[in-house]
Amino acid sequence: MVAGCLKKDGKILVGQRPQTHTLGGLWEFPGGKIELGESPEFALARELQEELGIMAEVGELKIACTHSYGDVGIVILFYEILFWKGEPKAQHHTELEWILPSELPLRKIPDANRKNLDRIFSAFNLIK
Ligand code: DGT
Repeated sequence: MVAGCLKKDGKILVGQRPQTHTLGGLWEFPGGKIELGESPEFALARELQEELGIMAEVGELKIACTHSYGDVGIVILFYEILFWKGEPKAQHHTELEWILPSELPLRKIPDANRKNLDRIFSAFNLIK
């Protein structure tokens, strides 16, 4: 799993997962699964193209988190995204929103993110 933190004017971009998917309705960082043969950076650039319609420059790997959903373990690699071409538009999520980082803990977010929120905040220099 790869996810990107897009930052603009002190805000971060989150998307609401479609109801029909696992964890439907939860707000997440855009991203997805790495496909066979892809580098994580390539996979994230592809996901951001598919989900947001942007051409992103994938920056530094900031943090790696692990989590288990039942008997399935996942690893999420979080990357910083500082530069991109195009305006993010929801092509997969129900809705996209630029929010203040302080709003993130108040949203319904995946357990994998909730559990690692402190690490995510410090890795991305976000202010609570
Ligand atoms: P799925 O999970 O089989 O319904 O398929 P997708 O396409 O909805 O899942 P995908 O490719 O977004 O995979 C991401 C998985 O990681 C999904 O099970 C949700 C979980 N996840 C936990 N935190 C995050 C996050 O911040 N961003 C993203 N994109 N996924 C997250």
